[in-house]
Amino acid sequence: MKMTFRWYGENVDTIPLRHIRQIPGVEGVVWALHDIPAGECWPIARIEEVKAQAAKYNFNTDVVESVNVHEDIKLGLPSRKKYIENYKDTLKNLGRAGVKVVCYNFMPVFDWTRTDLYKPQSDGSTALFYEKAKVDSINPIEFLEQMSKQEGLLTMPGWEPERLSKIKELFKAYEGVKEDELWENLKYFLQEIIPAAQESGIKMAIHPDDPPWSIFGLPRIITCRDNIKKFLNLVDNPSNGLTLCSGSLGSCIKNDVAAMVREFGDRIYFAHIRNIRHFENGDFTETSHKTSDGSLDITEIVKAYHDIGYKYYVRPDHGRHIWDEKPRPGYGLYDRSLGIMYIFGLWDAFEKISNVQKGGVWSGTKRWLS
Ligand code: CS2
Ligand code: MN
Repeated sequence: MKMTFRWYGENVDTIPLRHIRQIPGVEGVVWALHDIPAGECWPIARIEEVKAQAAKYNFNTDVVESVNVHEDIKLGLPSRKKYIENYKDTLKNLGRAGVKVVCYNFMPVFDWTRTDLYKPQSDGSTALFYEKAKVDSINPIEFLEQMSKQEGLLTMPGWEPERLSKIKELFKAYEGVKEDELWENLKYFLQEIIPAAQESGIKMAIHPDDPPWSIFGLPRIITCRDNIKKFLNLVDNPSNGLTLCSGSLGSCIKNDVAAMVREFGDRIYFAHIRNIRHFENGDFTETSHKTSDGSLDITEIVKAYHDIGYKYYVRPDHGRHIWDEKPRPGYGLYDRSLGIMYIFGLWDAFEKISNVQKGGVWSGTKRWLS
């Protein structure tokens, strides 16, 4: 696996590249041009700029998260044609700059949804939290008004002000759009962009819906094993792949993330690893990555990646806010770094065990390193 770390860009992220450089084992930053609205083409000069900034610290820029999909594409409106052409041009430019994986999602209107960005935890930290009854009972406009009062919301990816200002119109446009239609629109989009991605040497990696069920009456389709299988068959091409996000899929108690890693491993190009804890009433909270802190068996998930010989990109996903850090919600330096070390700890142990099983020795050889 290749370890990466999400970074929002120079003077935008609270974390400088020189700090990320000090996290052991990180090979690349996961980046995006967050200021470019969905539907517009990313200029090559801007792409090269980020690449040069990262290269100064010896980071690759192989993974982009996300090139967002314009709502007209998800809605299947005639105007989708021009937005799809722009998307293809963006892929061409990214391919020219050596980008290997592009993450995106196909969630109508909202990206990831939580009710609390800084929910106090028993250890004194804060974390992202989802209160099911609240989302089930509130209307989306009211929800948004409440959320925008929470500091940091508008800095969250997927919650860009330009998107949210159109919220009422968007809800109107989605009235009557059911899952079948969203599948059709996704298929149309894939048929258009997957050949372009392939030509540019890019693997597209869809991010699952978060949470993986319908909210506010909007359809959501990248939610479970059967739908992921259906998705991969819509366009059965190696460039049509997955970002397997353990926390997003894992927030539905029926999903077995490790089993999905084993089943879909050869089409997973980007792994998001994080833990969450379920409550009986359907609420969930984000936790540290450690298996015993949450409901997901992160040990088993990392083992599944190790067992399949996973070679692609990994990143720790959201973390708690700890040690008085004031980061973007979910994207602090400290807890995500702990997450990386946990993942590496598990990975190295599985590596050692499998080497011994193949006849290697337990004790490490001492070497002089230059
Ligand atoms: C989130 C998302 O879980 C996550 O990784 O931070 O915002 C994610 O970046 C998008 O859904 C991917 O398009
Ligand atoms: Mn994720």
